[in-house]
Amino acid sequence: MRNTPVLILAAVPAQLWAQATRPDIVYIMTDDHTAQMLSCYDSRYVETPNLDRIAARGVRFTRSYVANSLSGPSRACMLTGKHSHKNGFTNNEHGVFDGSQQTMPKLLQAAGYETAIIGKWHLVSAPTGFDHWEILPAQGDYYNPTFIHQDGTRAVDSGYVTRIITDKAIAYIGQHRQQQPHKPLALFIHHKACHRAWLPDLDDITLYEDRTFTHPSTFLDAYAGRPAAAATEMEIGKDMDIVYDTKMYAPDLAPRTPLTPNYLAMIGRLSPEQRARYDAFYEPLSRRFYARWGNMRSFNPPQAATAPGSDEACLLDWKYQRYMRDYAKVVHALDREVGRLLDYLDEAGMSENTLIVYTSDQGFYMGEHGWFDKRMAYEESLSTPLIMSLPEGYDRRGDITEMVQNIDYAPTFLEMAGAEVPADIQGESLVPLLRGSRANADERHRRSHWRDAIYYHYYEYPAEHAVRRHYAIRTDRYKLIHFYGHDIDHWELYDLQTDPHELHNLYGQPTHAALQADMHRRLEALQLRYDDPQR
Ligand code: SGN
Ligand code: CA
Repeated sequence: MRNTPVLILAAVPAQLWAQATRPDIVYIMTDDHTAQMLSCYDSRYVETPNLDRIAARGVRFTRSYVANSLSGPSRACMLTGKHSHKNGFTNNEHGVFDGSQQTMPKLLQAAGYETAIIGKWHLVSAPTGFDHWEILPAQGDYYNPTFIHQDGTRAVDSGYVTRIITDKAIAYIGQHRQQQPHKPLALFIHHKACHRAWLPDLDDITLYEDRTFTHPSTFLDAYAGRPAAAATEMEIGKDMDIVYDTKMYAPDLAPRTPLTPNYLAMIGRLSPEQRARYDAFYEPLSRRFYARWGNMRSFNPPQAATAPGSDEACLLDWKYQRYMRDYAKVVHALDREVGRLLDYLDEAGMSENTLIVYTSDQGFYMGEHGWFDKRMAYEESLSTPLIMSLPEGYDRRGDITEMVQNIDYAPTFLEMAGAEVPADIQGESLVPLLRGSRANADERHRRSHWRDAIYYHYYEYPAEHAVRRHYAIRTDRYKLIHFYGHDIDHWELYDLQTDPHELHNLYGQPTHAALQADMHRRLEALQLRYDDPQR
């Protein structure tokens, strides 16, 4: 309540009222945390009671998408409110974020907010627009991670990265409340979890081991009619590294795979005591694995070649189970740590007037189409979880079904802060969707004229996982995708209502010619509207 001046609220216009109350903003973004592994979205695989609290007391977006399903680009879209071709950071491999451009944190600062970011940054250049920052170098590490501090120094913190980031966030909020109790805060907490290679907190290492996960229905997808999907390198069978990803390592037994040095570097960060706890779990598992599977010619069976009941099929399932269990452990720590942060905000009396956002930099495949990783414009990786606990004045609750995108966060935070939203921001403020019965005429109008399509563009090729460049439009029911580049020129069209798993490419079918032409028109209109030169 500290920001609420004595005003007769009913008599104050909404814009002024927003300025007067100035909510704090706590934005929690994880890495690769997909909705399938968040129980408020999907109860098949894991339990996330703390994360679910955010949705239970606020809202859950059921159609939430990214503009470019990759870390750095997604972060750049979030910070600028603009698509990749406008913010300039199109891909992780060659991108350097131009920190001199307009960003939402800078605009929040100008509006009187204290801004801070703690955790994964992944934009190469040093953060700008933040009063305080402490970031992981590049992808960062799970164990005893190094942080880069604002003065340029680097220091290692002992322990597990998800706990450390939470500790730092809580300490920072506490310090801010002491030093600048009247200044609203916008804190960006960017977790490393649950990025590859899904290394668990040592306290959680034995969790989920008794769980057998059911394969998703598209697990053995053969990619008929989808050459770009067939050409990717993100199959659990074919492309997951037995040492690096599934952690089957014992010095005398394991083969030296391409990613073994990277694995040894990751676990080489553990102290001798930590390493003993790690090895106590993974070493016996590895010994059992090589005793059972050591005579296989390859630990990378392509899913297309696995006959039911064959050794290859069993090994493929074994890899899937390891993947799911390790990922679930990492999510468990995230859930616990976010719960700790929520408790802190409750105890500090901050929950009432804080916008708490929980999202991820993109979705992820948990065996759908046989995959891990993301990048593709198909639903699992185009989507990202988005749940919010809302500050005073925003009385919408439950599910929000309008299509929203990560370019919308910047204008949302700015409008909530009572700041002007610059005309060149391409996202839409979500404020009208969050107002509920408090919406004024303008907000009701914006809500009823909400966008009817979102635009997507992925650029990182040639690169790891071999996902071709593509752009796409998704409407309420249909999706049109164009994979393009020197080695591909291929269109896909889906009816998400009759084919939610995107298995039947309708492009070029005479029966869908009218739909195809209409989707082309809508795609071109969207590319013009967003001024994307690649069309
Ligand atoms: C790393 C991973 C990839 C992942 C990219 C991008 N390989 O390169 O599997 O797709 O990050 O992820 S690893 O061998 O280093 O684990 S992103 O979320 O940061 O964009
Ligand atoms: Ca990511």
